Amino acid sequence: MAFYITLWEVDMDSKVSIDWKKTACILCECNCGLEVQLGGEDGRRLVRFRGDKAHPASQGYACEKPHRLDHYQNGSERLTQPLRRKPDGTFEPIDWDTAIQEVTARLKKIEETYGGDTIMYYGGGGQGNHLPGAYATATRRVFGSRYRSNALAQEKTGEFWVSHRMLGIQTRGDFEHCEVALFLGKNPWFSHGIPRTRTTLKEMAKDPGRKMIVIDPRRTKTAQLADIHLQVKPGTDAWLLSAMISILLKDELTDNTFIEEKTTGFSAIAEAFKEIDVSAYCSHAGVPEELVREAVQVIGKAKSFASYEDLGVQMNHHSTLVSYLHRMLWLLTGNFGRKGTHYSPTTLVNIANGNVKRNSPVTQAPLIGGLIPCNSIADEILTEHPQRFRGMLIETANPAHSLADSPKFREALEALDTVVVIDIAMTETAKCADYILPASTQFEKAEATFFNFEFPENYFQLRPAILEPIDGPLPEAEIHARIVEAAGGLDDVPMDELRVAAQQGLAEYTQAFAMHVAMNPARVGVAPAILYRTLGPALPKEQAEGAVLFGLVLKAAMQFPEPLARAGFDGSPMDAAVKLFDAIIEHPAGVVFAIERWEDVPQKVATPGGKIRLELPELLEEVAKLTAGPIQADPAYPFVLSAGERRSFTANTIFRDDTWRKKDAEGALRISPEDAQKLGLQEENEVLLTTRRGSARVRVSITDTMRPGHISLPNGMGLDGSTHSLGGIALNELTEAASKDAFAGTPFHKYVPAQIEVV
Ligand SMILES: Nc1nc2c(c(=O)[nH]1)N[C@H]1C(S)=C(S)[C@@H](COP(=O)(O)OP(=O)(O)OC[C@H]3O[C@@H](n4cnc5c(=O)[nH]c(N)nc54)[C@H](O)[C@@H]3O)O[C@H]1N2
Ligand SMILES: Nc1nc2c(c(=O)[nH]1)N[C@H]1C(S)=C(S)[C@@H](COP(=O)(O)OP(=O)(O)OC[C@H]3O[C@@H](n4cnc5c(=O)[nH]c(N)nc54)[C@H](O)[C@@H]3O)O[C@H]1N2
Ligand code: SF4
Ligand SMILES: [Mo]
Repeated sequence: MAFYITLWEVDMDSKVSIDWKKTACILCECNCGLEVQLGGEDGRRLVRFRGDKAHPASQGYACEKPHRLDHYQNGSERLTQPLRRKPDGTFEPIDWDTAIQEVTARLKKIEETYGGDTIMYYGGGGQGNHLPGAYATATRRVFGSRYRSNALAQEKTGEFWVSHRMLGIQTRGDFEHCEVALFLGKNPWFSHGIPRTRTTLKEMAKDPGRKMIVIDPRRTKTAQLADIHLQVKPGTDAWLLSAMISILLKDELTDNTFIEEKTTGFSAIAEAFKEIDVSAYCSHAGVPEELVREAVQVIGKAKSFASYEDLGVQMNHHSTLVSYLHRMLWLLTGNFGRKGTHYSPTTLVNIANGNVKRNSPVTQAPLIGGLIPCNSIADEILTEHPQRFRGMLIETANPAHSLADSPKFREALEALDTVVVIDIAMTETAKCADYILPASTQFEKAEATFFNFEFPENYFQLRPAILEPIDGPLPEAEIHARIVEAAGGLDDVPMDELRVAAQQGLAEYTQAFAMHVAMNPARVGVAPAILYRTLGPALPKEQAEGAVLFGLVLKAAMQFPEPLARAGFDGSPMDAAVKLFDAIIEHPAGVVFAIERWEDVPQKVATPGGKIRLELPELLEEVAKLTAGPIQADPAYPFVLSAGERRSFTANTIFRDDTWRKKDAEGALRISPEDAQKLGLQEENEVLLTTRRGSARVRVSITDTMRPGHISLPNGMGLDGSTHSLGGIALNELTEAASKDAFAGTPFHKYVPAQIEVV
C-alpha cells in the first residue's frame, strides 16, 4: 500500500476546522483524492491536507505539491468582478448584466457578419476542471461556433492520431502489474501520470523480478531508479526506436501468434526495418549499442510489458513518427490485452480522440480530435483570409503564456474583434481580453475531470464545493447558462416544468426532458444549460455544477452497459444512469463506475477490419528517410534547450504566486559540468540564453544529470504578475510556432536550438 500517506500543515496560528472536507488535487492529471481542513481568520484558508484513503485510485497517496493549494485558492491576483477593456488598454469593472449582455451582443454580431464558425473556443479544462468545457458546448452551439482547441493539441494529438489509425482506440499501460516498464521521454517521479506514481515506481525498483527502462537524455530521478537508462541524444528517439524494432525482428523476439491473429500489415514492417543499420542508428542516438540490445532483450522476453510516452518525445522532432514506432515495440511483442500490458479504458467522456473529420479553415491543418493544432492558431487569425477567426472565447487556460511564440499569439489576440476570457486570475491571456469574466475557484464549486483512465476498475469523482463562493465570480456553469439565455437559446424551453420534474426524481425528469427534446431536437445542443438550470437546483447546493453529468452518464449507460453493470449500475440504460448519477452525488471521494475484464480488451479494437493495423504508409515513408542521419545542429545555436521540464515545484500556471515554491524559485537552467567548464561557468552564474526567437537572462545549475549539449528549463515560470514580477523565464517568449511536427502540428518545445553567453 501507499507509503506516501501524508499530513501537512500550513504555518498559521488561527483556528482550524475539525472536519476534513473531501476534494482532490488539481495540479496534475492524477487528481489524487485529498481531505482538507479549513482555517484562517475567515475560515477560507486551506490549512491542512491529507491524501484521501477512500479515493478509488490514489488511496491516500499524494505528492509534495498539493499542500501549497492555498496559494491557488487565496492567490493575490484573483479576479473579483467582470472587466471590460477601455480604448487605452486598461480595464474597468462592469456589472454581470452588462458583461453578459455585451459579450452576447458582440459574439452575435460576429456570427451575423462573418458566420459563427469564425468564433473559436480555446481551453475548457486544465488539470483539475473539465466541467467548464462541458457547459461551453451550449454557448458554442448558440453562436454556431465549431472550431476549438486546447493544450492537448500541443502534446497528445500525434499520439491520438496514430493510436486511432492503428487500433481505433486509445490505450494506456498497466504499470502496477507489468514485469517490464518503459518510460519514453517521461519523468513520472516528478510529472506523475499513473496512480500512486512514486509507490508504483519504488515497488518496481525494489522487485528483482521486474525491470524498468528509461529513455531520456537526462539522468532523471526516474532514470536513477531504472535498471536500464538509454541516455539518448535529444531529438534522436526515432533512430533509437527504429534500431530497437530492427533488433526485435532480427533476434526473433516478436510474438508471432499475436501478430498473425490480431494484426495486419506485418510484412511491410519486416521489410521497412530489416535493412536498418543498427550500429549506425544507435550511434546517431548517442547510446551504446550493447545497452540497446540488452533493453530489447528485456522487452522481448518480458511476460508483460507496459510503456508510457510523454512530452520528451511528443514535443520533439519526429513526434508522430515516434508515437508510431513506440506502439510497434509493444504490439510486435504482443503486449496488449493482458494484465500488465496495455488496455483501453471505458471513459465517461472520450477526451483522447484521434479522428480527423475536417481541416482548419485557413491553414488547412488536419484537426485531430477536432482540435486546431496550437501552433497554427495565430496563423488562422493573422491573415486576410475571409474565413479567419474573428472572435475567441478562452476559458481555464493561459495560451498567451503556454503556446509557442507568445509575442505572435498576443498579436493574434490583438487582431481579433472580440476576445472573452473566463479565468479565476488576471493571467497573461486575460490581459489581452476585451472582456474578462471572473470564475469561482475549483474549491468554490463542484468540479471533476475526464482523466479517468484506470483499468479494470475505472472511477469518477465529482468533488463538491468545500467553500462558499465569494461575491463577484460565478461558476462557469452559471456564466454559460446566462450567455445562452441572453442569446435566446432557452426561449421556449419549458423550464418550470422541467424544474418540477427534477424535484420529483431523475426518472420523471428524464421523461420530461426526452419529451421536450423529441419535439425540439435542436435543443440537444444547449442541453448542458438546461440541465444546470433545471436539474441543478434539485441537487445539493455544493454539487449543482454536476448537473451536466447526467447527460454524460446517460450516454455512457447506453454505450457501455456491461462494464457499468459489473460496477453495480445495471438495468435499462435509464435505470443504470439514474443509479450511477445518484452514486456520483453520494460519493464525494469518487465512485467506481466501470469494471472491465482483460479478456474483453482485444475486442475493443475498432479499426475497419477489427485487426490492429501495423502498416501506416506515410509513417513508413518517414522511417525510410531516417537513413539520411540526424538533424544537424546550427553552429550559431550549439545547444538543445528542453523548454519545459516538470520539476518538484512546477505546476503549469495554476499557481500565480511564486512564494509557493520552496526550491528553485527562479527556475535554474540545468547544464552539464562539461559545458559549464567549457564556458567557464560556476554554479549560479548568470548567462544570456538566446534562441532564434529571443533572449533571456538566467542562472545556471550545474549537474551531471545533463548530457553535454543539452540544457533544460522548467515550465510554467515567468508569470507577469499584475502586482509583482514573478521569477523564472516565460519559455514561449523564446519558442517559434513554425517549429512543429509535420503530421500533428505539435511543437518541438523539447528541441529549441539555443546559445549561451556568459555575462
Ligand atoms: N511537477 C509537475 N508535474 C506535472 C506538470 C507540472 O507542471 N509540474 N504538468 C503536467 C502536464 S500538463 C504534463 S503534459 C505532464 C508532462 O510530463 P513529462 O512529459 O514527464 O514531463 P517533462 O519534464 O516535460 O518531460 C519528460 C522528460 O522528457 C525528457 N526529454 C527531453 N528531450 C528528450 C528527448 O529528446 N528524448 C527523450 N526520450 N526524452 C526527452 C526530459 O529530460 C524530461 O525528463 O506532467 C504533468 N505533471
Ligand atoms: N514551452 C513550453 N510550453 C508549454 C509546455 C512546455 O513543456 N513547454 N507544456 C504545455 C502543456 S503539456 C500544457 S498542458 C500547457 C498548460 O497550459 P494551459 O493549458 O494554458 O493551462 P495552465 O497553465 O494549466 O493554466 C490554467 C489556467 O486556468 C486557470 N484556472 C484555474 N482554475 C480555474 C477555474 O476553476 N476556472 C477557470 N475559468 N480558470 C481556472 C488558471 O488561473 C490558469 O490561467 O502548457 C503547454 N506549454
Ligand atoms: S500526483 Fe498530481 S494530483 Fe497527485 S498530489 Fe501530486 S500533483 Fe496532485
Ligand atoms: Mo500537458
